[in-house]
Amino acid sequence: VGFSQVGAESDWRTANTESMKSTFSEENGYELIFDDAQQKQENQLTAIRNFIQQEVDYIVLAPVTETGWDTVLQEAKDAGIPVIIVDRMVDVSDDSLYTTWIGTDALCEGRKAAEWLNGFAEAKGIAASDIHIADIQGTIGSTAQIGRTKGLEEGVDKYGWDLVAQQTGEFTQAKGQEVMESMLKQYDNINVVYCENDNEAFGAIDAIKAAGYEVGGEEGQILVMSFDTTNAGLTQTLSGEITCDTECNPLHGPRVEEIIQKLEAGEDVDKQAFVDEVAFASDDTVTKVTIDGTDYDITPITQEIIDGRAY
Ligand code: GYE
Repeated sequence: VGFSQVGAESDWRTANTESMKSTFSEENGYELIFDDAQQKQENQLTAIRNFIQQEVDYIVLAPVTETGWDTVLQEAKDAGIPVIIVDRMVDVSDDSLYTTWIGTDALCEGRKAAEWLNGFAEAKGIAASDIHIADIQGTIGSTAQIGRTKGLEEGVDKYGWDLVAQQTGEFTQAKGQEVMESMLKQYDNINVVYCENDNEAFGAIDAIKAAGYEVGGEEGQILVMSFDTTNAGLTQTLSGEITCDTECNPLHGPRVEEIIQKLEAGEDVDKQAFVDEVAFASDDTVTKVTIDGTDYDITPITQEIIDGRAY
């Protein structure tokens, strides 16, 4: 199995890589060729071509952005190697270029977060026009960014919040901090920071504190929202520094193994499958959101919950 990983830029990615490596171990009878692309698509293209040359049985691709995959996936198809896409999606003209996709519903995540914000504001009696949001986006063009940004923008349209600034933090802590610093210099009214992953939130929180503001959901504080629910992210949620953290589950190793076992047995696999995901908040102000008629729980975080989680 050849696995092309986007990069090790976030805690989420570390958990994702660990899950793949522990599943596709020698003890389990696999040979895993792992490549870390350091967030560069050209490195992923090279890795896939190497996997083809090494005649792997399966290629697993966690694509950095959605576009630009047609040629290399055609090469894999011509070589007769099934490609399993994980986590983020690819946007290709012909979906026979990959075998199956399993990953996260980033738009649903974004919508949950936006509905939580609306519920929170209503419960606290904050007018929509008093909500001034900075959106620290993920890697532009990645499924996770596209869905999470869209979920927020829908909320902005629907509820009339003020979207003050929007800029990518590349899903990293360092960039999240840098972007937050410059936004706080430019605008003095930001009171909600919508970070598109936990590592950006860690950086943003540092920048907010360094600028002399307080982080949290109380009046006069800057409220930080995030995605991923990594162990460190939920720990910051428990401490109240992140007010709402929406899950993006990274444990794809066993799911990919199940797909490979089915393919080996000649069984059909679904073309696309979303992973079930939950959401947590630092308190119980909002414990449920509804999207398109479906209810989703927002669970107040506890240490017991954090201790019981696998990542
Ligand atoms: O949220 C982030 C990572 O693609 C869903 O990528 C993933 C995202 C995840 O670097 O932390």
